[in-house]
Parts: sequence; structure tokens; C-alpha cells
Amino acid sequence: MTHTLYGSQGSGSAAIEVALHLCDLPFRVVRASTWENDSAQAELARANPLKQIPTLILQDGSVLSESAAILIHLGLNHPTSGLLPNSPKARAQIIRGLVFIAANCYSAIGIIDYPERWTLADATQAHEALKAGAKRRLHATWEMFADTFASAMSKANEPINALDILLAVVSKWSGTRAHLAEHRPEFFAMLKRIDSHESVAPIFNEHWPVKN
Ligand SMILES: N[C@@H](CCC(=O)N[C@@H](CS)C(=O)NCC(=O)O)C(=O)O
Repeated sequence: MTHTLYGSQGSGSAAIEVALHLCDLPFRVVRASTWENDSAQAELARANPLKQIPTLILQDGSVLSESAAILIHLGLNHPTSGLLPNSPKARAQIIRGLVFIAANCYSAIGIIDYPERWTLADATQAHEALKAGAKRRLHATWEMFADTFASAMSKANEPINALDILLAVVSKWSGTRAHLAEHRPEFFAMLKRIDSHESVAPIFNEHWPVKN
């Protein structure tokens, strides 16, 4: 059985597509998302109760969701992919960074996109206030990421790693790139280098045909 990736254009499934290519694993993409009613929503819901993408069905039929978990799993099972370094010390920092993004950045984007899930107030003003607070926190968190994890990212001419991939995707949203361009220009330049990497650019161009 080949891998099945539930995903959608411009979503976090882009990160897993890059990783599956680096692992040389064949896969099919099934378009599914909570915001596309004509997509495979029921199938996705059966696999993942959160109905979130990326959700990956492995070759044995088991379900793997949570982008950081998927990237760690693929990296551990495909040591030559370059997703995770062999050195335990370097690998620990990549895993730390992946969980940092999932816990602090991806989650804040979930609040910005769906404020109604996170407050009992139903007034538009309350939702806008929550979104603005989450966005401010998200941007502050990315500054911390830049200050903490730049050394864990791949250097020019090194293979792309799992942390590069997840951060390049999750930083596409909620005004993060513009914020980093202004407040962490050197880190922003590293992001642009990841975007243009030969393993990344073709997939990103499909997902984000208009540059941001
Ligand atoms: N914790 C998950 C978050 C995944 C996530 O929020 N995915 C978004 C798309 S990029 C989604 O499916 N959102 C739809 C929803 O929450 O209804 C991960 O790290 O993979």
C-alpha cells in the first residue's frame, strides 16, 4: 500500500510532501480540509478526529497526524533522507524546534483562524481581540524561534532538514514572513534560501503560486 496524504493547497500538507519526496516514498494526495466542503472531509474525519491536515496513512494502514510527529517518524525511518541528523545532539535540537513550532506557532494560527473555538464570547469584537492577541503572541514566538534555532537550520549547501521544512511552511501564514523580514532580516534570508532549495521550490510553487 502506498502512503495516502490528506491535504490541500497552501496548507501544512506541503511540508509532508517535501519530506515524502526526500524519503523517496511514493504517495497519493487526497484533497481534504474543513474549509472545502467538496473535499474528502468524511474520509479525513474517520482518520483524524480533529479533521486537520496533514494527516498521513502509512503503508500498513495506520494513521499518523501532527506534522511534527510525521516528520520525526519519517526522519527516523529514513536516515538517508537528511530529515534528521545522525548526531543525537543535533537531532535533539531539531526535535525541540519541531515541537516548539507545533506547540507555540501552529497552535496560535489555529486560534487566529478559528477564534470561535477558543472563546465563549460570540461578539465579533471579542473574536477580533482574540485574533489580534494571538497574532501578536505568534509573531513574538517566531522572534524567539529565530533567536534560538537558527543554528539548527541547515547551512547553505547542506541537505534540507525537517525543521527547515516545517518552519518554511508554518511561517507562510498570519503575516509571519513580513514580520520576520522587518524584525529578523538575517533569519528571513535563511527562510528564502529554504524556499528556493531544489527539493522545496517545486512543491512550494504548486502550493503558493503567488509569492509571499
Ligand atoms: N497540530 C497540527 C495542526 C494542523 C492544522 O491546524 N492544520 C490546519 C491546516 S494547515 C487545519 O487542518 N485546519 C482546519 C481546522 O482546524 O479546522 C499539526 O501540527 O499538524
